[in-house]
Order: sequence, then C-alpha cells, then structure tokens
Amino acid sequence: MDRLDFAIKLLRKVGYFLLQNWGKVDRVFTKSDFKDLVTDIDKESQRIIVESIKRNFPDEHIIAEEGIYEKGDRIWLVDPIDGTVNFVHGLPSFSISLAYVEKGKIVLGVVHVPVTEETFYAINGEGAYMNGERISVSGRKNLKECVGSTGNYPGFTGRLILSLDNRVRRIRILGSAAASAAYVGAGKFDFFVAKRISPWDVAASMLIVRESGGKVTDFEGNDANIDSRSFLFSNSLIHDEILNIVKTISEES
Ligand code: 2AM
Ligand code: CA
Repeated sequence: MDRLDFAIKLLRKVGYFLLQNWGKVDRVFTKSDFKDLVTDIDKESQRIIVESIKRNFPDEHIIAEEGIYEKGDRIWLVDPIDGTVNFVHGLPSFSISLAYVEKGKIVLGVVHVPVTEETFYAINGEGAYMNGERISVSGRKNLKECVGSTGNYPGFTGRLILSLDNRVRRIRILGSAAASAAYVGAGKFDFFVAKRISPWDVAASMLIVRESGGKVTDFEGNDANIDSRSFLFSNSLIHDEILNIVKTISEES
C-alpha cells in the first residue's frame, strides 16, 4: 500500500472523528503537570491510528504520545491530537501529526488540521504539498514584514515576545506546534519557535518545512533531527536573525 495515500486517508478519517467531539469533552485528565492534558478522545484517536498502522504495516514500529514507545529501524511517530487544550476548549487550532522515520531519517510527514480541512504532507526529496497543491515558504526577508509564531514555554515565551515585539509585524500563538510549523512550510508564517517539545509534535512538520524550501534548526543552529527538543522553523531567509534573538533569550535564563 502506498504510504502517503494511507497516511492522508487515515488522518482525514480521524479528523472527522475529532470534529464530532471537538469542544464536547467532559472528562479531562492532566499528565506531567496542570498544563499538560489528555482526554479519552486523544486515546481513541491514537487507538484508531495505531490499529491501522499495525494492520497495514505489521513489521513496523510506533512511537505515540499517549504511551507507546517501540524500538526499531522503521518507526511511525504519532501525535493523535496536537493542541489538546484547544480541542477541549472548542478552539480551532488542533491537528493530527504522523511521520514515518527510517533509521532516524524522516521519510514522510503528514499534518492534518480537521477544522480547516488542510492536509499538509511531504515525502523526502519530493516536495511539500497542501491538499494536492505544491507549497513553499515565504520570500520575506525583512523582519518588519514577518508574521511569526511560538509555543508556550513558561519563563521563555514572554521574554521572546517582548524581544520580537518591535521587530516583527505580528506574533501569534496558535497552540498546535505541528500546525504552526506546517504553516511555515505553506508560507503563512515566516517562522515558528518551539522550546522543549517532543518528536511526535514536529517530526512531520520538519520534513514539510524542509521540502518547501525552509530551514529547521535547534537553538544552537544545528540542523534539527528527531532527537532535538527545541526548534526554529523558518523560511530560511530570516533564520539567522531570529536565531540570534532566540539565543540571546536562552542565554539570559
Ligand atoms: P500537545 O497538545 O500534543 O500536548 C501547546 O503549546 C503546544 O505545545 C502543543 O503543540 C502541545 O502539544 C505542545 N506541547 C508539547 N509538550 C507539552 C507540554 N508538556 N505541555 C503542554 N504542551 C506541550
Ligand atoms: Ca498530543
């Protein structure tokens, strides 16, 4: 079975399931702390995805946010809901992220945003697409014209926004790292900064951004990989300028 076709159809199917439950979840549980949520819908979404992978690719392995950590050379990285807080609160920015990784190399990535019916995807060496149309990063070089995004990391995000405030046109916080990074690939955002996040959040988007002509590094400026934890996604043209700001903020803490 064609992996890309499989992954897109699967995420769209799970997207419909999520929309039926969006903003209607009554039981919410915390994980590592009060900011980190999970619901029965995250678990059910993950169960559907995992079952489908196991049925179609029985020899391959899975790492998934809600408690699956298998080892192997051929791994599917699953985030069943990226942006659970938005999902619970009935806000539209949440996504499903699925990446396929061979020996540490991201081969395929799909990010689906159910509310807007945007499916972003990329195959290594074959470009990046949204709903069948080729996408590419923006051509903005001047920070004053740039609209960028970040996650929420206590003690970091506030200072980052203070520092960017007078230099860029706008900063937006959407609440889904996978979608925010994919939006860099589509040229909607010019950059996205994420501190301390997990491989399932951004593995698919990393490939989407690179295949659309963008750049993805860690906060030291090294090319990011699935073991990285902090990321700068950009259109590549403004990468160094934003990286310098991020570095300054990181050093202050
Ligand atoms: P999640 O919804 O899959 O947990 C929210 O700011 C963004 O950061 C979301 O993409 C969220 O993913 C991600 N994130 C990663 N680790 C997190 C954590 N420990 N607490 C809250 N959000 C986290
Ligand atoms: Ca999640």
